[in-house]
Amino acid sequence: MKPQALIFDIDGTLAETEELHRKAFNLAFTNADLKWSWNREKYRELLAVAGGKERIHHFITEDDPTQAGRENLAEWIAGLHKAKTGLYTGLLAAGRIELRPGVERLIREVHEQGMRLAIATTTSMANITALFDATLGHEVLSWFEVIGAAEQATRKKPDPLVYLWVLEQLDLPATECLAIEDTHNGVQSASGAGIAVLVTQSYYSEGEDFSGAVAVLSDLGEPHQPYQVLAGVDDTPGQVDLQWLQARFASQG
Ligand code: XBP
Repeated sequence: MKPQALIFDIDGTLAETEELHRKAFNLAFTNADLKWSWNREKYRELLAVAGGKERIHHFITEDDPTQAGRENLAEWIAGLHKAKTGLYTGLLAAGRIELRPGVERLIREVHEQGMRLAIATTTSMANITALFDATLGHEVLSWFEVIGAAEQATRKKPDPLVYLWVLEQLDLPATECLAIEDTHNGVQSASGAGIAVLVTQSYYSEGEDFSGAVAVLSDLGEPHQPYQVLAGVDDTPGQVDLQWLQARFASQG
């Protein structure tokens, strides 16, 4: 059976956005007169917790428990996170974020060939829109028929909730969809919903456990910049296209 829909994760999969997220968190902390500063090592550790609000909450519990006694803690975190979202979208608009190799090529091919497109992420709709505005544009975002974001994922990845919601909206069984992810949490979330997952490892997910994924690649590859196989398939370096996905998908079914 041919896959009917391709579901993309956002952060780390479409582009290496986590460094901008980290910058935005740190700017929001400074603006709120907090002494917190997340360096790369700390952020790598904190990425185990998906979702910005959940990440801040986890950090308070582990590293600054005196803040946990604040009145209306959840509301305070939500305000801090809202400020971070404003800073993040501003950084995206002002800077030059590049899509990862093969992302634009594959999205365009999938759309042209009539396969359905969807998004399953734990970040917010505002951040998705800002990323597309800074890269592929609004028209390409409209090709994504279903967008599951933080607003739907009340339980964040690795929970399968966001993928289950996307499947329901697409009105497709998991066996007719494929997901592209970059993290352990993403693999757990998609495969927990019964969806076959391809991993393109990202800067922050290097070394994570991707068991359950169909394959782990360095990226989606371009004709002049082939992907490297990291696990799962016995391929020579190349590029992921629709034919590649259909062949892997068939071997899963
Ligand atoms: C990655 C995340 C996100 C971002 C921060 O999500 O965990 O939480 O790091 O985004 P995904 P917010 O891989 O599912 O795209 O601050 O907007 O939560």
